[in-house]
Amino acid sequence: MSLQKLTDFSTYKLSILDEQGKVDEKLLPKLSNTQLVELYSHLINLHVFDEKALKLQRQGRIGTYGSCAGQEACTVGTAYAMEKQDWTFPAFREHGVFMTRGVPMVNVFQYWGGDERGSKVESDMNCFPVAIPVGSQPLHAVGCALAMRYLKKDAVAIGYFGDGATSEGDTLEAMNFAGVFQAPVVLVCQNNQFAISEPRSLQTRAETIAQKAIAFGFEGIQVDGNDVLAVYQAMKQALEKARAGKGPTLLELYTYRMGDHTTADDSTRYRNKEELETWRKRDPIVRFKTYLTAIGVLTPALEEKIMNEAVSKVERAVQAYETMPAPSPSDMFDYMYAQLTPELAEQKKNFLAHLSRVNNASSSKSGEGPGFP
Ligand SMILES: Cc1ncc(C[n+]2csc(CCOP(=O)(O)OP(=O)(O)O)c2C)c(N)n1
Repeated sequence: MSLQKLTDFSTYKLSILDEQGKVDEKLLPKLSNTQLVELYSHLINLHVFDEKALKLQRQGRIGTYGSCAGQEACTVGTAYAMEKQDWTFPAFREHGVFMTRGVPMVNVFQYWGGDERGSKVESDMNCFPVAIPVGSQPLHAVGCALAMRYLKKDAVAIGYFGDGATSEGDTLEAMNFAGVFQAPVVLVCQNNQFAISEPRSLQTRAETIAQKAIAFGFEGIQVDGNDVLAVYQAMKQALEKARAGKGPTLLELYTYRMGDHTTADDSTRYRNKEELETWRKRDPIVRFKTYLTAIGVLTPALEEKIMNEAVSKVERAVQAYETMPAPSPSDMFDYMYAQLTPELAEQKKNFLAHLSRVNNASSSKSGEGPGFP
């Protein structure tokens, strides 16, 4: 009889850039000054986009919107590490993944404006559309990763989800599949401490989300999600590992949702100001800016130029979104599946027949031409 320790179940946390903007030189990723500036510009673009989207929602110019304030480094840092051929499966807070990968900003506004055409991107962009069902993205990513290996493609699939999604069976099944089949996948959990009003402490008793990967036989690592350099570096290594056939990684990006869950939420009802203020001091953009300024890469003039460019980029995208010809109501059926399921085909037929009845009735009543209800 004996009691033996079977294996070492330790998990690690990676952070490179601290809250004062100081770095651990040994851990720094290899990025040129041009790349550092590019990374910073992506963060600023996203930040300006996010602020504008919140205002547009309040003015009734887009629909319900989920802000990514405070989490900018998570999406920009991971997307910046990818190769063009990699596939992304975003949830609903990954605006930064789309834009950093080159999806036009106007598409992102369109999506949040309820225009399905926004989900259609160039076919070589390998970006799946927003998927609202919590925990669905890891399954899609693992399936895609296995398909890529079967097709002998040099592509990694990346699935995004939140801390809330780790309580979903789908996420755990996806992790099991990823481990068993050593899928070339990176599972990116943005642990922003909340699933709507549910705090992380009620989501799981586990000390970290990263450690959940151990149960499925692969590596999980916690990363300071407000440190864009750590996020980039962890993602780069996870992608290289997957590409080399060495299996999946779970990245837990430890961050904080600075805004409400969406514009339909009021987070003052379930969290306190002190917590918010603590996290405000950890702002990922301010931290990176302090570092770039200290090493002489960012000057006030360059900073102003980046900000002005971001503002005009966002304004141009809003203008393009708002001056676009109206979508067809049947678009809601046409931007998800290449081929409609029989149920959806039937719904579409009934919907179009209904529209035509309504339009005929209104045009014979008013004497005006057809219009949509
Ligand atoms: C399967 C499913 N259940 C419930 C919802 C409603 N819902 C939308 S977002 C959300 C919370 C998600 O929290 P988390 O996964 O932590 O992501 P976060 O919103 O924090 O980015 C819930 C419950 C949904 N969209 N899908």
